[in-house]
Amino acid sequence: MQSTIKMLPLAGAVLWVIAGGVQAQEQVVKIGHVAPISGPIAHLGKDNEYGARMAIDELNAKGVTIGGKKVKFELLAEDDAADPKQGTAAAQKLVDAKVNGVIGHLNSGTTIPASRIYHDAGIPQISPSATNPKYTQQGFKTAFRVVANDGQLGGTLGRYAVQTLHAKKIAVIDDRTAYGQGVAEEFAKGAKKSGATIVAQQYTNDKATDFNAILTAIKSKNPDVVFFGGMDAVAGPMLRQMKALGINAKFMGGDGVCTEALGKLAGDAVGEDKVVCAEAGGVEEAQKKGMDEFRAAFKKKFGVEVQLYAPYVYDATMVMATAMQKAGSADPEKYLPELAKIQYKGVTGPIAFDSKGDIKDGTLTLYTFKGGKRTQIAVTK
Ligand code: ABU
Repeated sequence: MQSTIKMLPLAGAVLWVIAGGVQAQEQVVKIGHVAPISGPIAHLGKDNEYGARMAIDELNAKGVTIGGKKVKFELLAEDDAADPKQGTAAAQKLVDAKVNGVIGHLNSGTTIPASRIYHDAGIPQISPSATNPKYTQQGFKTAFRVVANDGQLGGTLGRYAVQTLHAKKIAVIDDRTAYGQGVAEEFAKGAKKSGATIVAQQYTNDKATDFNAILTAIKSKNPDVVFFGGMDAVAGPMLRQMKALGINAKFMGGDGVCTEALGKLAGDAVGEDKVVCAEAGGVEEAQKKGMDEFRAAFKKKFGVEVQLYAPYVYDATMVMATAMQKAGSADPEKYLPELAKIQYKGVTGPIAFDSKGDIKDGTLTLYTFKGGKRTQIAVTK
């Protein structure tokens, strides 16, 4: 008898049938990922997506079993263009596709509105990069993040501006997004508490390219530091225009500007030790080897350097898969309690969540730029 092989699709599972008899069963676990793959920060969205791809490929190569059954992880990657409306549309699409969990979104402005959709569907979500505190302050048991938040990030940078850079007069600009506005407010709070005066407060948006008017207004106040709450795609041209206008202040920003790409986006306006920014995570010396190995493997696989949060996306995906393994189930209701109490050693350091879903003992890494390259200053708590 000639054997026939047929694939029968089931909800979340695939059965391979040979000549009428079930030969093997492989469950498909669907992991959603959402980031901006189009628009000004598509390079960061792609970085995040590659981080998820790397984890999924490794899990599949390893041949993970959950509850005694071999599983195949499938990545469902969506583009939200960093836009809140597209973010909620992408979230609904993933819920409709019955994903087992979601890694994302990249931006606070998309992560926060999407989190209600995942919460209402009971689907666990880990953001690898959204830093606005509101995300985990909504009381959603499904919401987690593996990076520090803007309270820690902005506050630390505010103190650093005054205590280390000895800034007395500070100008603050933000891009009016949930992230940009939030981190700028926290920065200003920290700087004022340490004794500085905010001499100018200006606003732009996350797609702007012309800052002449706001920078001219700032120049007249002669600040020691200009802080920008926003992303690298805006910070690059802003730095170029600061240079053209002869503004010699130090330039500070949060994790959104603290990318490998900023050196290229700003050209020589990035200066030497002119920029100080912070990544909302980081590894101490003991874990540096693991992080270096990750970066090398990433470069080998995708042909590009890690931009910013790819290692955090990788860890977030691994954390979700580990919770499923511990629960013996990829059913969101069953593995969610394991996720809440996870103790995981990642390439980005130890990962455990507090009662709100924030990472416990989050670290920050301060960077500057030398020779156009992002250069570490310090890792701090
Ligand atoms: N944390 C910086 C970039 C992502 C966000 O919007 O929070």
